Amino acid sequence: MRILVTGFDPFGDDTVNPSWQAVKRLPDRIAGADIIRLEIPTVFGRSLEMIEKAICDTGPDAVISVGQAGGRPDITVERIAVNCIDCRIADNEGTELHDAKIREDGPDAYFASLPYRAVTQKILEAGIPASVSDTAGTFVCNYVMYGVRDLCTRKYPDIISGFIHVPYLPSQAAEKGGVSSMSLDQIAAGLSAACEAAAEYLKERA
Ligand code: PCA
Repeated sequence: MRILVTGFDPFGDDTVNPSWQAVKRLPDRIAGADIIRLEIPTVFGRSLEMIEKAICDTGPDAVISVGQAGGRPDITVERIAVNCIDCRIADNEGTELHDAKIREDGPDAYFASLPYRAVTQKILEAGIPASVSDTAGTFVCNYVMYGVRDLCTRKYPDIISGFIHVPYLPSQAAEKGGVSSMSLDQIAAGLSAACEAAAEYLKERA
């Protein structure tokens, strides 16, 4: 059993992205599943292409993408991705789209096929604040969540996928002031619990 876990590089004004920092720390094996870690750029197009290549190369059973949601107080497990791009800032290659579709002929939205409720519960059981979220935004994170679901629906129907947003690190919050944060240890432990929930789900399904 294999789980591909992706994190993003820093974007906007930030010099660090807690998503990749935490994904990088995950152990090689969690609950019997091999963990494959991948850093992807905060760039429309290339982010998804890298995930598609990693899926081809490694044949995972689950894809969990992780991104930063600055300002949120807890780890949020996304329920849904929408067929929409509407940027507040440009991506890391200068692309800034407004009111655009991800896939012209795609459905309006995809639900996560990752068991987001069980994943949230497992993170909470580890003593880490978490909740289900109903919006992954309209930037690169939502694009990746939508794109991976779309790809799996069409080409890899057995792969489950979903998205997890993580808060700012304390160092980022110290710089910005007045925003929530979570330690890297807690974020990494939360993601580890998420992988455990996914592995248990896959085992039961098999
Ligand atoms: N967060 C952004 C994109 C990359 C990231 O870590 C988002 O929420 O869309």
